[in-house]
Amino acid sequence: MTTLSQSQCGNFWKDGFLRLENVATHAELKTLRSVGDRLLREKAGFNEGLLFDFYPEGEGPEKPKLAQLHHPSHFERSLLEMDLARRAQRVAMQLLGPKARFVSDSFFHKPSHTEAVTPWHQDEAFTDPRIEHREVNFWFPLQPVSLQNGCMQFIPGSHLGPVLPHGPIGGDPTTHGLECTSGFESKDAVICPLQLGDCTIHGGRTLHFAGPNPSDAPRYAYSMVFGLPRRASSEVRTFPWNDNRKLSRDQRVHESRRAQGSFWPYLYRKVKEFDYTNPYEWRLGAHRVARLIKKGRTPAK
Ligand SMILES: O=C(O)CCC(=O)C(=O)O
Repeated sequence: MTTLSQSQCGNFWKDGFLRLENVATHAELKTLRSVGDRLLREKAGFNEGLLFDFYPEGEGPEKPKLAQLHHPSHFERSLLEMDLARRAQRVAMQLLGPKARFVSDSFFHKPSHTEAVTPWHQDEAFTDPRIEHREVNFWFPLQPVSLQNGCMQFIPGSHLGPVLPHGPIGGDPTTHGLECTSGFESKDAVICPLQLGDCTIHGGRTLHFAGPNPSDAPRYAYSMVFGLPRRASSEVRTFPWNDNRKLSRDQRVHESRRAQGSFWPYLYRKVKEFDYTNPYEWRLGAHRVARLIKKGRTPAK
């Protein structure tokens, strides 16, 4: 797969998702698996808040119900040097236009014999409502997936509506994952089993879900997100479900940025990944710096 046909592009924009066959080679999947295994074994990103459980974490990173390692390419640069990333970017450019660029990647690991689902959600619900994110997400399972081990399911056409109401899973404010609470019928879901090498692509607003994994093996996946330069949202909207959350991940982000030795690599990445050509990013950056200065001047209570 290096290019989509016109009808595949049309289907993506009609349904909000697409299923593609034979995208990743066996060698690429083997590399993804061994990198994912190593990073998860080493608990890479835990202290920086990049490795977390979708569900309440309890005491630490042991035995997550659904672990997400965000930005594994921060720890293993070679992930983005694989031809797979280049091929996926070409497809993203077909869908979004020539300005589409890499945004982030993630490993998702659901252990064997778990009833935990990836709840119905729109990825956009996790974002800042003042910013418009125009993104596509490539999801590669690292073993065949079906209903038996938690393949992806999508609600066709859900990307054409608004961001629906969400809340933390089970109403628990310590839960990292969100679930969509109303505005859709799960009976409309399209179930997407995939063979090794296949992937799904979904838009940032497409409602999706992955079921439990009662099988004997963990269900693993690697995702890559590509997007257009960010800009101010033309809609006036709020995502109140992101307020007043009590996330252990946020605490770790905060502590690690203050810790000696972690701040400079963080700043280096920010400077390296900054989109210098986008005036909106400069405005966001200026607001952030102004906020930090103001905070520094306000005496602690
Ligand atoms: O792998 C999963 O269970 C969830 C993946 C997902 O929600 C995503 O890639 O947006």
